[in-house]
Amino acid sequence: MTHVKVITWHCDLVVSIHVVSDVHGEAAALEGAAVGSDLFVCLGDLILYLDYEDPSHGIYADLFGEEHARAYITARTDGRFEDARELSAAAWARLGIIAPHDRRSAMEGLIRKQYDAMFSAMPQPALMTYGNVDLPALWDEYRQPGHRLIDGEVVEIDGLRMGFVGGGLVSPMRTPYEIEPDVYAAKLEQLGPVDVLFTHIPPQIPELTYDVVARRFEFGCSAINSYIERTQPRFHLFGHVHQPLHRRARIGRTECINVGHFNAQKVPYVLNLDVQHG
Ligand SMILES: [Mn+2]
Repeated sequence: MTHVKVITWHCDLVVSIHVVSDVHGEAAALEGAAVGSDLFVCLGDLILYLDYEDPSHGIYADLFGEEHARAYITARTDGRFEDARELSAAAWARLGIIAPHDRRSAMEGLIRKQYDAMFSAMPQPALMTYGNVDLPALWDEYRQPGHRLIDGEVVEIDGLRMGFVGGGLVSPMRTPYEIEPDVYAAKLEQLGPVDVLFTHIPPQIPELTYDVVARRFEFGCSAINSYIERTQPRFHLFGHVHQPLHRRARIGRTECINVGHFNAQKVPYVLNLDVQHG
């Protein structure tokens, strides 16, 4: 029994879905990412705090300088999260910004600048859900009329059911939109059966969650495995792991696919439904 609201989306028959995730500030490529698609989907992580490939980019570099950003990235890559927090505390102290409220407003100013640019570049219409580094309260301020935000709901087009669950799970990284595992599981459960499941984070499969560049396992979600085992959607599309050991895996008849790190790849994942749907 499902109690979730089903949104009916007005659109011609969906054959080709373009999906992006982990956009992380890549506004230029985002503008053209929907060209040629019937439907455009964004799975979140719009802002760029740290750029592991170019530490001179991102909010940390803007605030604290490139040198700090490099040291902070190294600490996190080594799994020294406590050291990373101490580095941040020292960097704030150097700026003379001490009160938590002042830190939040300094950070928020830069985040707002990025959201302004990202939502201007985001194609319309778009179905969107949140990543773990997103701030849902700000999305409501910056989104444009064609941006439909979906988190824990189903969108139905021509009988094609698409379920969306955004955000990450509570982690030592303490990113802004992290959810308790039981709350996340409840959001999945309320979807009921779907044809395509969209989430920001992957299921708990080691090959999908291991990042070969960061050299660590990101959080996978075992509630996604249980949901997929029980309901067997045709596809599960997700992002979050920027450089995964494997891009896809199967759970029963469900093809689970990492849509890729848009910030680096600059092209959407194209899901073709012409044989499965109609
Ligand atoms: Mn990301």
